[in-house]
Amino acid sequence: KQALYNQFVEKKRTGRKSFAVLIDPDKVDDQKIAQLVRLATDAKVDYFFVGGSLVISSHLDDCIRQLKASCAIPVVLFPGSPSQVSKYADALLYLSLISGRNPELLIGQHVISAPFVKKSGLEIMPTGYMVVDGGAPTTVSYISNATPIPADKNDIAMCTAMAGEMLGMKLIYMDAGSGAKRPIPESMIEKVARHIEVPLIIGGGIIDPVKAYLNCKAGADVIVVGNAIEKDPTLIKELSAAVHSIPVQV
Ligand code: 1GP
Repeated sequence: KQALYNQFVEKKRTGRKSFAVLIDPDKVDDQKIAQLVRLATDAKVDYFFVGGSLVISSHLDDCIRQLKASCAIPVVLFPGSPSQVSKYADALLYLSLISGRNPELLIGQHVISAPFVKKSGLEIMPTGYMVVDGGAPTTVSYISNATPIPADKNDIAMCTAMAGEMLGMKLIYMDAGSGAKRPIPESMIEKVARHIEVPLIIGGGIIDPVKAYLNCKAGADVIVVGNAIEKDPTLIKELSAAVHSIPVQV
């Protein structure tokens, strides 16, 4: 069961960029979800990512069921903890925090939740998760108890991503953290993209369509935006258009 991952790979092969809207289930009610679905469908958003570092409610299942019932956009779990697994989603980013040296987030929590995750029947996408310094501590940098990669250390980012890929990670996700003051610089994205073959997901602090476009130009395959859309959902249209404006290779 690798349907969604194969789609990621096929899109990368043809240079088709994707736009993902990140939803924190704790921050949306039914009405808000309905609005996001409307805007995202109109804007041809490629994926919903659902999760967050601090999801505390049991609203996760309901949120995903509503998304699945009201549109055809695939739902990918982006879990901040092993409790954020829902069988109603299409796939799970199985994150290992390879930029950090906290064994719990590299492998410990995976061991504890392995039978539960397997039983979910979800498509599992092993993901090398790299947190990059976003200019000020973000929730993920604090909660992970791990030092983010300094934003000007492109070589560290490159070597980390290469190691992740060689260890078998099928995706690399570089994240400046939700609401980051400074999103990941294009030079770092470019350096990492040139040295890996698996799809590259970029998120954290992206608020402007031009930055989303430049990230894609630099080699990002998937752009994720959460915070900016929470504040102004109508941004979905411009952000999605910017990501999709990159010409496809034939
Ligand atoms: C955070 O990459 C995501 O984990 C998205 O970040 O909320 O800043 O868009 P924002």
